[in-house]
Amino acid sequence: MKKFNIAMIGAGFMGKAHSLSYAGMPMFFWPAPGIPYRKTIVDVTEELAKEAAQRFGYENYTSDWRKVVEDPSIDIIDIVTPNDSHAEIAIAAAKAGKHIICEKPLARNAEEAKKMWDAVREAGVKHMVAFNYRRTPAVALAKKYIEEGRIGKILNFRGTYLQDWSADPNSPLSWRFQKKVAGSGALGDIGTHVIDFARYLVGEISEVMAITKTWVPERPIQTSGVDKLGTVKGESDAPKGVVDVDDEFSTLLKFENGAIGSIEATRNAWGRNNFLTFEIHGEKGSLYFNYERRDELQVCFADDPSDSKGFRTVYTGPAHPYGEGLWPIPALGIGYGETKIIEIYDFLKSIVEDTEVSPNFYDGYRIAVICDAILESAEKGVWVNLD
Ligand code: SOE
Repeated sequence: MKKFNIAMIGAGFMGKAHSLSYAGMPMFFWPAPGIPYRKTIVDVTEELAKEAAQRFGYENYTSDWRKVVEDPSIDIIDIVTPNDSHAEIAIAAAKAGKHIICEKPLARNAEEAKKMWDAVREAGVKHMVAFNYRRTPAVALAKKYIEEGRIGKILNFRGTYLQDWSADPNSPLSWRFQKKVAGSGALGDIGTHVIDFARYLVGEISEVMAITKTWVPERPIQTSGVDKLGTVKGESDAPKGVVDVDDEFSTLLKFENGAIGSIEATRNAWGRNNFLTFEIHGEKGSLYFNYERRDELQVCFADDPSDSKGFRTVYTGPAHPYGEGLWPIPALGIGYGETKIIEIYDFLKSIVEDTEVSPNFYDGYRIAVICDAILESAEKGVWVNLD
């Protein structure tokens, strides 16, 4: 069985999630496509990198990502840093012939994402962008039903991603509120997950008409570099810095196949935590998913008997996508960790079998094009065509 040496660049929330997936994948999926070996982890200082190596189980550590990109023993570079460093690291890694998995959004804008897509294509390496939510079994089940024609031609996609971790104006000015680092706000951070759902389940988006809003124009400057996602508040009298990204956006959609729809995302919706949803209406039925109840897919089929027609719940388990590797009874519980384990399983499989995995850097680039169009539409107040 092939062994893959992994270098993880970044050791925050996503470093934890991806490290867990390398450790857990062969425990779930056996025979595994390959055995990931946690070789080197990179963080901003040697002390932090050393601590991360102990905690997440890596053999080596360093504060210099260039060293791991140049290391001939490394097979896969895993990029889990803030958005402004994705392009530089990914392009260097592609030139060094490494396979790459990169956290979302792929880049700060389409221009940057295009350079990354060009680099991996030229290098002939495998590449993936980590939109893990589409690997929730209930979401993959929705895809299967759609492909089987169970809900017929799709008419409408309605997606949301609502959170409240930055609704408090004293949630500090982390990198996620700075355009030069993040590219955009709720749009790139969470809206892109819904755009990924829309493209995966319905098809390519052709036009958008959007509005954006920044509700909290200034936030307390963060004292440490670590992003705590609003769990540690700034003092209300602390010096403030400018938020130059969107807190919320909403967009109408037209799809190339004639379907229509909408997406909205905000990090200022008190009471909503990871309210990532879609409802899809087809000519022969409807599907509804909410990540806060991620073992469940709500389905309604038009040909159900009329005395029992209505939404009912399918609890995902062994009979459903990825069921062979996950837990043996429906509703035992799928979590964030499992979606990341499935993601790594599919990525290693694509390397071993030499197939294209999705979403890849092309998808990341297309999503960046859509994000740029949403911002342009909001600014000009017009429909923007994505040709
Ligand atoms: C913060 O909004 C965040 O951590 C996103 O960056 C992730 O992509 C999402 O999965 C959870 O929330």
